[in-house]
Amino acid sequence: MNNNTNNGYSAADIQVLEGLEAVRKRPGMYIGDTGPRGLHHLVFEIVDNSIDEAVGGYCDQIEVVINHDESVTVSDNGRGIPTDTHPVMGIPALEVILTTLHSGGKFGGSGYSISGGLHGVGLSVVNALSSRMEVTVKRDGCIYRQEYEKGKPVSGVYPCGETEETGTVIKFFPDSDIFEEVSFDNEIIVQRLRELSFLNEGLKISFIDQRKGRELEKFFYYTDGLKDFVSYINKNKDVINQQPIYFQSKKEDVIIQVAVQYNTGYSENLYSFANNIRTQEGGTHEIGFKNGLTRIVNDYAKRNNFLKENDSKLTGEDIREGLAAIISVLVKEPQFEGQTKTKLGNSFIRGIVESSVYENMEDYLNENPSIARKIVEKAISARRSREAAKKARELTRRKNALEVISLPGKLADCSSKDAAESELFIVEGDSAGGSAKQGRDRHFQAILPLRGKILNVERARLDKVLSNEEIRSLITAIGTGIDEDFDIKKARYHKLFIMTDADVDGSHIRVLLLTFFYRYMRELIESGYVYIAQPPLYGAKRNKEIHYFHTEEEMNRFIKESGKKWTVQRYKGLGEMDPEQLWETTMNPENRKVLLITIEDAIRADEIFSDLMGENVDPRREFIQANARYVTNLDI
Ligand code: 0RA
Repeated sequence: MNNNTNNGYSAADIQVLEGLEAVRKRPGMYIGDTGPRGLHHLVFEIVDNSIDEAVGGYCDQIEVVINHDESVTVSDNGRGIPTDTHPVMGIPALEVILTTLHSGGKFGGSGYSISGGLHGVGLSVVNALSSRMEVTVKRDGCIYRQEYEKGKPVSGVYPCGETEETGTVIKFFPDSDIFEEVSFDNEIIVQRLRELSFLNEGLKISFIDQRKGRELEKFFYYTDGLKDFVSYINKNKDVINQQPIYFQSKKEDVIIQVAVQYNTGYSENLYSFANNIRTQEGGTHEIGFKNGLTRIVNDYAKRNNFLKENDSKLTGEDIREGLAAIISVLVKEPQFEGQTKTKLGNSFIRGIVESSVYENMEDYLNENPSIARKIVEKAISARRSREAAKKARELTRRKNALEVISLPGKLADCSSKDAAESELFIVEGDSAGGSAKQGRDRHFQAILPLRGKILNVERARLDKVLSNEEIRSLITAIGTGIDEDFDIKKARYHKLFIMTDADVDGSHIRVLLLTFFYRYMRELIESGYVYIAQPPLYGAKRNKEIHYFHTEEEMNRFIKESGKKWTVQRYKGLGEMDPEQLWETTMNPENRKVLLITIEDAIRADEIFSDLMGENVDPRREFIQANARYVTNLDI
């Protein structure tokens, strides 16, 4: 800290600087981490402030630009951050907002501002973590500007022109002293902007990436908001109600919006939001929605004789099979709870969402009897298959603590019993499986060969999936159980490598396995246990010397630099490598290259999986060609 008293700092200023110093010292406390997630958080933090203006009805346009130098500019046509002198602090309100922690929410706004959750840490946090920030405000006929470095003002708020417009423009340079790497992923930003535009119908959001080689322009403007959102989720699926069910209500100062569209598939896609924040961990609004829906569908089914007196009730899960739904609430003082602060806690919300869903769905079902019938019949058939699945699941489940499920015969297990060091290679085909068995380090590496294509899990119901031999071997080998029985603590390996050929069949099997993990063992992916093995695609040979490469460019560079003549090989299948080669290039932790599978966002993942697995063939083909984008590169 600077103790010099000649620089005009007051006690209040010093407190402010200490606050921002704390942010720079422990950035993780404010933005989660200083990796890619934290970096993107900066953009979303600023955008959220503009969104608050839009929610309040003061703004209908937001523009996000990644500039060529990895700085980002966010502009809106809201009221503009106030520039007049703050009565208590004696400095411009703009400066207070940009230098005081948690100052954002205290100022006016719509009252439904994004705060307290993942976002809402305030513009000052972004300022503190930026090597430079330039703020331009258009307000009261004037253009004002101020610049900052590492959170400290390096100019006053000065006027620099006249304008009739209003709005705020914030340009910031993430500080490379703070962030591991300052490199934005435009897909992550596009994804969130699309989501925000669905949630705020009528809001125009533009995105521009100006970086060389990554140029991209997107414009989002949905006039039907949440209805467009569920249609988007179902875009490659056969839907039951062509027109999404939509309703909106306001009770006790809570604005509730719901959109529902059923498809003929078997998965549930329910996404809830509170004050435009995705509530990944659910919460009271989601529980209210589920309760309301379960009650009304059961009541409707009884009243209309789809269910007899003595029939058991349809469960929530039965009723949500094939459901795509968005529930969005705006709450004045949201309480965010849970591990990632993405669970809405306000308990009064549950009841008001439940009654709103019950009443509105009741009207809809009564007015649309043919769709109502389809929804009820789908739930009844889901119940039937749930009962069959329960029987099938018994097969993969230990009945009591004494009974041991025997490991599949095809599994060549490792000798270590320490799951933390154990690895399972899931290998395409018996012949590559054989090489892998010979080449492995049997102390910690286990091999499970899979024959042919495993079942296409999206199209099949759980009972069918579980009767598949390959899937059963996989489940027993991994040891965690699946679905509601899943227990990560029982995992027999902490690393699972999918090892397939570098051809279309190989990609397909890889995606089938990922789909299975995503649907039935999601926590494996979330815990970072699932990887894709990366056998080399090229080899350059000269006498006894051989070098392996993953790309043609790498190999060409090597050959050029060596100045020698090499015999070049392209590997199409794992089968072309002998056990030693497979060990050296693909399995040996010292040399191997692997991809860690992450699920940044279930919406995106689900979209990809169902594009791929649904009836529609084209998106499947496209994905197989592009699926490397879904994973992030990691050398371990
Ligand atoms: C404080 C008070 C008011 C608006 C804002 C902040 C504001 C912040 C940001 C950040 C990005 N865009 C923004 N737009 C507005 C309300 C001002 C009033 O009452 O006129």
